[in-house]
Amino acid sequence: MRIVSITVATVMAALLAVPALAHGFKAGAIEIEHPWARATAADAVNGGAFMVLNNEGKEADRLVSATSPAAERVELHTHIDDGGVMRMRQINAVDLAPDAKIKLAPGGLHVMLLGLKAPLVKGKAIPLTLTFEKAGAVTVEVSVQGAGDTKADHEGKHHDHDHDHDHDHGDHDHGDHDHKN
Ligand SMILES: [Cu+2]
Repeated sequence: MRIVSITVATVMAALLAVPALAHGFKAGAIEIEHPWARATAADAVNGGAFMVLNNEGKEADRLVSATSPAAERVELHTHIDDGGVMRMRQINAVDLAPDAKIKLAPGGLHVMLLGLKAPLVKGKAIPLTLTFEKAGAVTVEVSVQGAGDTKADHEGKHHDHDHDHDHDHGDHDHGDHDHKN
């Protein structure tokens, strides 16, 4: 009987963790539709989260910041075409005019999860708190989807990406100390 109870509890917890058939959230007049992220490789340090932001209000608002317990730091990013090379750039805010429906998607605007504490696993969800200038803060559940074959290059784009976090853990114990002296 105890085993059965534990199993039921586990299933319940799993169901509660991912609420969503209608996977949408609201902060004041702002609707956040279907927040999702891509599954990341075991050694990935960064990930991206995407969603549609829908301003149902009569006033302009802005997404000004985001945080998540799943990442050391969260930034708002866009992609720019820099002489034919798409590069990511941090932006201060995502502007949401009245009636605007702004899509955050791979290759465009996105929420950047920097310094992932654990890989993003397909089928799981992570909390993400979005702060809007007027609508305030709301925590949404970001569903982790497949890495995606064409879009798996999102992580690759970080190679051209001039953030100061280090992508190169693997290199640091190469030549600079020699135990064989
Ligand atoms: Cu980015």
